[in-house]
Amino acid sequence: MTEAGQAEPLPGGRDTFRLFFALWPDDAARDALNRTGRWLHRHWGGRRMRADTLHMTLAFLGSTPAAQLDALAACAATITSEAFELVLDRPGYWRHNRIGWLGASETPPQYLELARVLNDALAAAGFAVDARPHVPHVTLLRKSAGGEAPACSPVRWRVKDFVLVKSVTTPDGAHYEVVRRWPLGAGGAAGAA
Ligand code: 2AM
Repeated sequence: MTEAGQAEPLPGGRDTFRLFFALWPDDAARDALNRTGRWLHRHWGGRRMRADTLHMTLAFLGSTPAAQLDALAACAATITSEAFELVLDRPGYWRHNRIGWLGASETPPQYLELARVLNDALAAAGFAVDARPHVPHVTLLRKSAGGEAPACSPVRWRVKDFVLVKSVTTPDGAHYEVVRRWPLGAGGAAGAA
């Protein structure tokens, strides 16, 4: 994993990676999300996401040739959003995929701007990103029964950067590896280039 602001060469070659851009929690936010996952699991059941996988997707790319990594980095470098705080206080459930998740009753404008500008830049560069309206969420449970939404202690997450993540599927599930990180705040993501 790279440190915030550090510009490391991206892995190249002829490989194809399953990739997505995401907000990646720091240790404090990860612990809080994991506790909320444990609590929601008591209400709704299902399979808890491992703590090391918890994240909020900004843009999903899917299978992408490694040769495109520089183009992805160029899209990320157009981001000039400021750092912001997410208050995740709303459990949600999607029946169609049986996912239990945590979202925000109030989405910060900086988040919406970040997701919009990033997805627009990716689309303009020819990447097939999902054009559907984006519901900010952290998946906590899979194969869950759902139910009444219980009242929830808010998770406060100070978002200072965003990342490009590679998903590797192994027999014990998906593992995520942060490929590169771009800071938010003064100078925006262009500061990492
Ligand atoms: P989820 O949390 O709602 O399952 C890695 O798979 C990440 O990309 C997950 O956060 C997942 O969302 C998201 N993801 C997977 N497939 C996707 C798709 N087709 N469109 C948008 N996001 C997707």
